[in-house]
Amino acid sequence: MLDSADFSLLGSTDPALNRVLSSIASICADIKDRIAGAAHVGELGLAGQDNVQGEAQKALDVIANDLFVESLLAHPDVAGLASEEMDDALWAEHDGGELLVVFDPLDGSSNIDVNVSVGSIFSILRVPANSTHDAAAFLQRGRDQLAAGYAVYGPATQLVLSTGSGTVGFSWHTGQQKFAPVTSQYRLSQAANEYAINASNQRYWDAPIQQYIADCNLGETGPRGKNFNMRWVASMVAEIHRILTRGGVFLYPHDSRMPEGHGKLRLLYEANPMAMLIEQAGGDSSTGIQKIMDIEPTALHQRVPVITGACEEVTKVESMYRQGS
Ligand code: AHM
Ligand code: MG
Repeated sequence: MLDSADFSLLGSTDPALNRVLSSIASICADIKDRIAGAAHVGELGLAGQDNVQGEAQKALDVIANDLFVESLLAHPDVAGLASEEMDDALWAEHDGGELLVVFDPLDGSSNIDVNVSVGSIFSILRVPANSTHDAAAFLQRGRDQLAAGYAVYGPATQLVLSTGSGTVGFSWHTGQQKFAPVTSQYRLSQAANEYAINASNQRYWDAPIQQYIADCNLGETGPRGKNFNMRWVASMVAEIHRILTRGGVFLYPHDSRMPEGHGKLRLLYEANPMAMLIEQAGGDSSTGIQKIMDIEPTALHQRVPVITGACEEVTKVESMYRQGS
């Protein structure tokens, strides 16, 4: 599904990593087809159960998760898996796998029924030395990721990957039945004039986020001296894809309904892989207080605040947190 030229573009020389990335590309191609056909076979709507985080699962959440699990748990290079849709990690029955894959099989799934872009997000880690095959093996900093990526199922299905040598974009080529490269290196502008935030949560935000968004909205006559546009798809993959393509900043900050230091988005399979892709394209990612990829994880489904995208904007939010507003 991905070939040697694709891995050269990615700068990836690890054969096991490349084999796993290739399998994930195939899984994403299958998910693309299941989404496209879902309305005809009764696969839209709810699955009738909640996931570990108490969220109602969509039928396609479960289908996408099963496609990841079926393919990767049997993969000779994979030792274990963890997913947004599963309470606990799964471990392969075979020996010899050296890699862990952690994923959100269908992110933004509230958008499925209205035919708006959704995606799959994934991160690949190495099994730590002396691992006893428990959840602790997955609790690695974002800086230790071997690879990160997402597929966005939109008007076109695109796959965006990094193995630590830039961020590369592929698009599904129907004629060739494969992902073909389209963007050899994303380069994110340091400045931005577009932000993404769920503004309906405004009354719950911390003071620095209140101030940051208020300043953006004052436009060229305010302290920022320029106008900002706003977009919110409610699908992180679509927001990050837009930001990689035309710039901007994405915020899902801590708010007063959450425990201190928490956010909505999950560290291991949402925040960290997106932070790696954004950083490898020249951007930055923070909770407002700490760089996302420096966080020492404490739980598989840990949630963190996320501010990611153009460096100038992330730095601005961090400085407002330091000042207290
Ligand atoms: P999900 O993984 O359950 O789909 O939730 C994550 C999604 C992100 O894609 C998106 O940024 C956010 O939740 C949208 O949240 P909200 O519905 O509060 O706007
Ligand atoms: Mg998600």
